[in-house]
Amino acid sequence: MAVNKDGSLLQVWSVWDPALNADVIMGQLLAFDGEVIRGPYVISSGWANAQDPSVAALEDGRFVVTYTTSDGSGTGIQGQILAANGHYNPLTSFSVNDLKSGNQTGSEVIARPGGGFSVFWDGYGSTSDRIDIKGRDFGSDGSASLPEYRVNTQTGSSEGNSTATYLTNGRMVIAWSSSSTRAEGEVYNYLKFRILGGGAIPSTPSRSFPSTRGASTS
Ligand SMILES: [Ca+2]
Ligand SMILES: [Ca+2]
Repeated sequence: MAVNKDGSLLQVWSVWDPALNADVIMGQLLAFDGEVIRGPYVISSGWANAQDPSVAALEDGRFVVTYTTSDGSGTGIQGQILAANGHYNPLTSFSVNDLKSGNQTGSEVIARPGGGFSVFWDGYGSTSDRIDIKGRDFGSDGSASLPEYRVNTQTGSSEGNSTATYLTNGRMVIAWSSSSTRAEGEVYNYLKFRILGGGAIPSTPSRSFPSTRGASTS
């Protein structure tokens, strides 16, 4: 859920819709005192399963919701901007990920103080690199100024479970888990993070903390 400047709260969740025969993203907008302003109502578009929503309140009082659904090649990340009163135009739903091949999942959207927003997700970057943490920055009008970028700097490893937040100094921090298999067959798991410039291409190398060292997979 996300709270905007006037105290309105947008809750989002995924539920099975028997009429559509698929999961849809539902939303409900509440006033600061808990009175229902709108909903519950369907936010996602399309006929495929829509799951795992994330929501953020934008600087100007609107909301942005991202979720996982079909993008023609497995799953992908779709986004929708809603007015402060919860209204949205179904035709303005937009695709977040540039690279469509394979599955993109686990999106998290965060609002930037300048009015735009950034989305992070887990997805295939190239077929040789398994899953990466990907990010993309959007302006306040919902248009992407730059292509998606890879957040993790290590290659040949599997990344996932990303989470992101804004720092008071105007930068973003993204944390995730990383797993790589050494030559001897042992799996090493790490917690990693990276600090990015606000609404810009990744600006610093990623740093990591070893978390666990698992058993051999061989
Ligand atoms: Ca895809
Ligand atoms: Ca990877």
